[in-house]
Amino acid sequence: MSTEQAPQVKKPKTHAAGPAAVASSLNHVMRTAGPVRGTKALLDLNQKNGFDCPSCAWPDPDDHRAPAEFCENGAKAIASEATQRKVDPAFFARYSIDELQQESDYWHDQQGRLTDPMILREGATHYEPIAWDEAFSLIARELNALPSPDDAIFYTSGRTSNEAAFLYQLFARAFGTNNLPDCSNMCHESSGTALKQSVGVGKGTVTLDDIHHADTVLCIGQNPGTNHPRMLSALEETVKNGGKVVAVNPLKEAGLMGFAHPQKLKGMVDRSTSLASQYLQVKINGDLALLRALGKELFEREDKESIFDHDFIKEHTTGFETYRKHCQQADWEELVEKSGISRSDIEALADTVLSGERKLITCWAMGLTQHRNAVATIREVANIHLLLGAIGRPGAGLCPVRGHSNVQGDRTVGIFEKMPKSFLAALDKEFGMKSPRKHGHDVVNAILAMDKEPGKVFFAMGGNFLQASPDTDFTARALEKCRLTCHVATKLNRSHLVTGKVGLILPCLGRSEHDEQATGPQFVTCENSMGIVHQSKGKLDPASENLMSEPAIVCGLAKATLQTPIKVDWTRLANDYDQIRNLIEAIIPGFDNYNERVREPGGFYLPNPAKDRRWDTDTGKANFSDVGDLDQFEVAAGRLLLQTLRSHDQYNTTVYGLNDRYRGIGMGRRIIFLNPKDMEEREIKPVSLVDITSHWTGEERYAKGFFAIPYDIPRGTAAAYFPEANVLVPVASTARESNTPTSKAIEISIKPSS
Ligand SMILES: Nc1nc2c(c(=O)[nH]1)N[C@H]1C(S)=C(S)[C@@H](COP(=O)(O)OP(=O)(O)OC[C@H]3O[C@@H](n4cnc5c(=O)[nH]c(N)nc54)[C@H](O)[C@@H]3O)O[C@H]1N2
Ligand SMILES: Nc1nc2c(c(=O)[nH]1)N[C@H]1C(S)=C(S)[C@@H](COP(=O)(O)OP(=O)(O)OC[C@H]3O[C@@H](n4cnc5c(=O)[nH]c(N)nc54)[C@H](O)[C@@H]3O)O[C@H]1N2
Ligand SMILES: [Mo]
Repeated sequence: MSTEQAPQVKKPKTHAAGPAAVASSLNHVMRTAGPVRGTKALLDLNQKNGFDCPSCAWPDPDDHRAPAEFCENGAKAIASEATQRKVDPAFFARYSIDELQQESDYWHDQQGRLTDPMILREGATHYEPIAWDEAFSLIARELNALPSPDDAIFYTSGRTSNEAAFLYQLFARAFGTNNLPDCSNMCHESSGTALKQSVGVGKGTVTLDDIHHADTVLCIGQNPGTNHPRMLSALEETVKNGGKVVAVNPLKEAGLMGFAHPQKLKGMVDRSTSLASQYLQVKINGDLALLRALGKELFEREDKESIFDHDFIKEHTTGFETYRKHCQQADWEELVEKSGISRSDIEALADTVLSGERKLITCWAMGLTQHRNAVATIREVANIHLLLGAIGRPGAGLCPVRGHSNVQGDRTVGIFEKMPKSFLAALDKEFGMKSPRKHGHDVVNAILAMDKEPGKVFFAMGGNFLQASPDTDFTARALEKCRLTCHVATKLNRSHLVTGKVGLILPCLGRSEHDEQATGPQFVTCENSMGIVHQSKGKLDPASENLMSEPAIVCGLAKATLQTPIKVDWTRLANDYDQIRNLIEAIIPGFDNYNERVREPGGFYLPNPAKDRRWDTDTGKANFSDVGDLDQFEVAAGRLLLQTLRSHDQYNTTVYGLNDRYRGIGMGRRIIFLNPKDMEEREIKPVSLVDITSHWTGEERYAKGFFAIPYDIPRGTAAAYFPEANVLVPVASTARESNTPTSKAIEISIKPSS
């Protein structure tokens, strides 16, 4: 049972940002980084000659940058990275692994920056220091002792720069494996899979300017007030220009209802702009039903007067008739029941979508991607856009809002377990190598493989694999079966404490820090959610003299490991990142004159065929998709459907604080939001402790001691924070086609704590 104090519960907020956001960001930065280091970091954040915010992937304005181009949560990310506290060899000598395991994720982050490479030897109770060279030789020995290169797994989290990621995948493939799982497998994989089939490119098609000038922005399954706060300025602009924002979310998120711009006078005095003109409190996983209902409504209107973009449909698409049939055959009653949205609200939604010049943009994030039918739902989003020709013209298009600041770039430069053959062939030609063609493991398959075949090497370029993955206890056991686990990281996290026979931590420079190599100061590059590649140059003094940059770590590793050399001078690449960019330019289309163009203020856009109405699909057209039945996740009678989400004080598994200000929660993370009627029915009192059981094909998983919070959430559904609730997510419960863990749909039962 939990020994935690009960959280403080207040009324949820009705708008985001405002003066409290300013106070909160300054407070975090000054407390941890100190006034000098903190102010320097904030002044450089997202400036054209500064560094890219390591928090989310939302783009910066093309034309003008405010003197303070950051948000409250970007500031928290900086505070966490620029902290003056250190997790050094003395720290590891003081605490045993057992003791560190007892501490919370919040405590881990509070301890400060990793300063030296550390090793946990077989059977040891404490990490001890190891020299960089020794660490590289050890990893090389372990990798080369594996029966097959496919027994190595190379994970990437999405903060890794283009330069480091490109070298990392090159190293993995030269070593002989495509086992390159990444955080994207748990994140926007469903978007990539769906969009590639529908419009030929697995990325969004809009710019910031498009958002500003859209008639309608649909915001589905996303909480921008917390996770993409600078998006609120863009939505404010949409509304100011006469456009409408519609929110689709089971929870009433403050950031979607209203926004007080913290950098404008009006916002400083907390006068907010209303954002969503319509708020559709959809049932969890009811989005496909809602989109189908919208499609049906549009077809019924089309029967009365022409509303579709027929020229576009004729010239650019296939599959219209099948989609029409699907919509026509759908049953209104079922659609309303499954979505939880009334017919009149669907009619009002259609009115909005058809307003103005039908410049429609749909934005979405994890509320859509982490479901069993996620790929189908996102293809259905594309179907609506194709009816209206709402893609590839100003003010209209598709906008999956990415998470990690360079998750999109990592994929572009080759972090993917199944890169296309053309990419592999280009590598082979350039580097005189034979890269493997067999597809590698994604995250879920990597966990299953580590469990089934003990003795693997797991290497992570950033991230917190254990806490981010589903089924925490199962994943922990799988990691423990490895012969070596190794993490390149900036901060201590739980993945460092659940190791293979031997565990290694390799500490690296953060985004905000000065990166000096043999040829002088270096910068790295990132690609944001809208396909803009730009540079990021840190200025702060590194947290320790014994840190290496990520590109230099990969070069060290490759030099120590590769027995069949390829045509690469790893030392030269580590000394001068321009040379890495020249290689990226040689391999990947769209990076012409990379070094020159990325030095221009603001960077450059990568080509995006769908934006120009060119369709790189199997049919050469944009495809209306036949996504079949609704395939909605249903739970057994008496059970609830649980989604896991982020609080306002966390970055994925990094917990900055214990509050969730907009949802009215203070000092608590082991909580579960429930509908008051569902609580009454189970005789659960407000803020009392409950035990949760998840159910999956006859298996049960348990999470005990969560505080029950009555909340405005649809009947039969619940919400709890990630990563505390990950123990409940079954590893085998994944989205069709994208294999993404279904973190937003877990069947649970609850009862008062025993
Ligand atoms: N400060 C901060 N910024 C971040 C992150 C962070 O942790 N902290 N994480 C980064 C990363 S990696 C990512 S991927 C993004 C994540 O950004 P989001 O996707 O906004 O993150 P979640 O908290 O998972 O929120 C999901 C939202 O979807 C809603 N939702 C859940 N189920 C459903 C459903 O079935 N239908 C609909 N329509 N909505 C649903 C939830 O109520 C919630 O509002 O943010 C990035 N930015
Ligand atoms: N239940 C549930 N599970 C989820 C989700 C969910 O919504 N619900 N969301 C999923 C999503 S969208 C994602 S993206 C994943 C996130 O999965 P990950 O990307 O694996 O996790 P993070 O928490 O972002 O990783 C944080 C760690 O990265 C390290 N780090 C920070 N900056 C740097 C750097 O510059 N370099 C290096 N090398 N290391 C650095 C720090 O040590 C820190 O502890 O989690 C997924 N898991
Ligand atoms: Mo993500």
